[in-house]
Amino acid sequence: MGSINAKDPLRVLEAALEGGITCFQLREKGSCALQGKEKKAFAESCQRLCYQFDVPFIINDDVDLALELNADGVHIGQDDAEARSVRRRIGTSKVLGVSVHTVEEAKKAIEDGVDYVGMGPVYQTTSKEDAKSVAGTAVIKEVATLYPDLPIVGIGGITVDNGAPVFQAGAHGISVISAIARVKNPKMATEILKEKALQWRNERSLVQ
Ligand code: TZP
Ligand code: MG
Repeated sequence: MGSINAKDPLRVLEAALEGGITCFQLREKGSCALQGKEKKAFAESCQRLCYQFDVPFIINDDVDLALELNADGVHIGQDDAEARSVRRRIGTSKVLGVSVHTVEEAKKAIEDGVDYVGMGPVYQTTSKEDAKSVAGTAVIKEVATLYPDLPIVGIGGITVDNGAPVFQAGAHGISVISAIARVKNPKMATEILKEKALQWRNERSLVQ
């Protein structure tokens, strides 16, 4: 949530937790990103809030900080440390997620022992400066068909209006920034999105 300046990010996180998010990933990115002690203090505040709601706290691309804070997990991209070595460092009690964009990357992620993969950007996004080109849902479908046991989280431009195809393609969950953090009422937005996501997921299991 590093690029969200409009509101106090901790208040947005609290509202999202009250609204029912089931996992939180700290992405401290971009030119204004906190560093060092400030980043650690902010991460600790996020972690404390997550624990109050019994929601897993995952750190993006900072294995040292995740270990120092005993976070619940780490998420890495293809340009970050190798998943296999991150798994070795964090052990098996922490969650490891990797962003993948192809079947080959998904295969490698499974071999490296990840717990889930993030796939996207499904739709256009303004939240990630170095986002790859829009992928739609076709690759999610391919990966979900080949690896039905691999948990897939769709990401990128997902809203209450366009999430259904992500689940229909085989994703198990969705991950959002704007749909919660760039709206007037993040708690209500989370509640509505969560209700929809549960409905989309149920519909998906009915057609399988
Ligand atoms: N990876 C691919 S798109 C994205 C990340 C981290 C950003 C998603 O943010 P938004 O605002 O939900 O499009
Ligand atoms: Mg990264």
